[in-house]
Amino acid sequence: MPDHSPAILSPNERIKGASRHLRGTIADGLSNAVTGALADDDTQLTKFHGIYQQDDRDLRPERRKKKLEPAYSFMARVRIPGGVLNAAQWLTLDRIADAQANGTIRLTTRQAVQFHGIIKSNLRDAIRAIDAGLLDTIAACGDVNRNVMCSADPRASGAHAAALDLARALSTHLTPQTGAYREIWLDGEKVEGGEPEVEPVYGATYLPRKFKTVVAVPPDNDVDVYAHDLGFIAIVEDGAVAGWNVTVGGGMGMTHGEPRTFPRTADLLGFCTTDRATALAEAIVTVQRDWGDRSDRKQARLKYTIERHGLEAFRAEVERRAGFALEAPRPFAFDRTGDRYGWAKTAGGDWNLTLFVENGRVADRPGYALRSALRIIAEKQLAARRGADFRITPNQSLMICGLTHRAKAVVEATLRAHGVGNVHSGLRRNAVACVALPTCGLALAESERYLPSLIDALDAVLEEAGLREDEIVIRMSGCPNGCSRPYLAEIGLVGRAPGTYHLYLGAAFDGSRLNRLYRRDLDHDGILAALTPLIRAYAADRLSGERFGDFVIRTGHVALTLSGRTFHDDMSAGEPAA
Ligand code: SRM
Ligand code: SF4
Repeated sequence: MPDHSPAILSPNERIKGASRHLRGTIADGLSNAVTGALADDDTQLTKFHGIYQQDDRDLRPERRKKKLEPAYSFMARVRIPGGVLNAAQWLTLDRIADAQANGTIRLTTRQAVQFHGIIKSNLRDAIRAIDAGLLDTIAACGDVNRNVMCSADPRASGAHAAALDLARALSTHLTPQTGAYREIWLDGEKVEGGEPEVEPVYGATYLPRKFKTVVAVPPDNDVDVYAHDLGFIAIVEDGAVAGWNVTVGGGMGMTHGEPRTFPRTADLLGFCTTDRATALAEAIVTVQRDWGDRSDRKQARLKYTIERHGLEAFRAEVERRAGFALEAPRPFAFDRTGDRYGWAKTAGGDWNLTLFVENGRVADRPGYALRSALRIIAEKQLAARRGADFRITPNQSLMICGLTHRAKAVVEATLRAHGVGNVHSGLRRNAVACVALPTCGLALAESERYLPSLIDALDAVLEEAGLREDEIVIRMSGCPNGCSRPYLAEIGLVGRAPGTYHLYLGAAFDGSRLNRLYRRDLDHDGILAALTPLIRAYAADRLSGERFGDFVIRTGHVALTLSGRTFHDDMSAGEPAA
């Protein structure tokens, strides 16, 4: 057995190891009224509880001038396996948005919900309210398996139901067993005796880095299976799920100017049946636990573990630990990563609505009262004792599922009365932006607050070219960490500095191929100047059915990128600047 223990551990390893199963001194810090912040080490540990310390970056300069500490607040991420909520849970989240957070609910790219702007003295109340709604935030962040995603529309076929069942089973199996969450946030009681002495699956220091799992149901690749550490792809044979193709080693994050970091599409590892899926996931997680790099967090994700050891060695070790061999992957085909907006009737006669939510921000704005509309819809469903549920899509949008014909009419009228339309251009329908400023501490540029206006401008160009309805995937991230999965977008924009972005082109529409750097350090006008001729050329010269991402490769604007290793190769736009 090779020695995989690194000579020098990263500081987070010490913090985890000394944390007494993620307790640290968080509880003491919460009662310290002198500062709005927590102790530094504790801010690493709260991530495992789904909580990030942040500060309002818009207010930083003014507060610095006044010699005040930053305007600290916390982001809490609610873990929602498969993104499925009932109407009562939606109403719980809606109340928390006002009572403890900044009045908005943020749907994330991983089917979770984030609250921003929770001040320290409100944090426990927020987590208690989440708990009262039968939800939690444990393991929504941190070096563990996080929220497990699954394709969003479970009523379309039995395969979707099986996918949701698997997502929930994986989520339960891989959730840390520490009693710290309940002790710190809920009961205040010490439950040390009530938790296992050693974390099953994770051990004392958890994983070297975050770990993300998804379940996909072809032809939808809405979960972006190739972007994740671990993926299960439903293989439907004779109308039923025969089992799952398993993918490993996807990931988006990289650092500008550090070519040893790169986005990577996952590899196909093999096929397994449903009864073996959880054991297989545990084996994969434990190999990463033991083989992942604990000295350098920038090399610690599973994608780098597989690059270092090779897929064959990784598979052999996984099979050894799981106690069975994987079968060869079976055929499947994806056709898209985006959502299918609008109404759809299910086989059972119910109605599902997929509602576009721009960048996942559920808020009330003048003339567009989305949050109020959704509250009214949830209240009516609850009062009528209907079983409709709310499902967050991996593209930050929302499904309302299981509506009767009458309820459909009520939902339509409610949305209309609140100014909420569902008709958008093909580009906007396929747009995703990460949060970025003002809350994200890592943002180099705007994203959520900027992409809508950039799309306004690009829509004008598309309209003129006769392409308004054409679906083109565009994603923006405020930094190279890639929370909107921009390297799998046909048009990817990644923040470099305020108002400045790298432009990436050429990913596949079905999410199976990375894009490549096309132009760097563009401002708003630069982005338009770079994209306008390409859009016009696409309108004039594309082949029948050719996607924009394929067109820019065929016409020689960017090279085909078949693996993460080559992502930074021969860039016409030049080496990424430091
Ligand atoms: Fe992310 C860190 C927001 C999905 C890659 N991400 C962050 C933090 C927590 C910033 C921080 O560490 O201080 C951001 C909080 C911003 C804020 O104010 O809310 C943040 N990430 C988000 C969300 C909310 C983006 C969104 O607009 O929806 C998504 C929450 C997902 C969830 O519910 O769990 C989100 N992040 C992703 C994804 C997409 C995905 O997983 O499908 C990725 C790329 C996939 C991947 O992990 O490789 C992603 N986030 C990162 C990274 C880079 C990780 C890496 O391997 O290098 C960081 C930074 C880090 O971990 O050091 C990061
Ligand atoms: Fe923040 Fe960067 Fe993620 Fe955007 S991509 S939310 S800026 S960490």
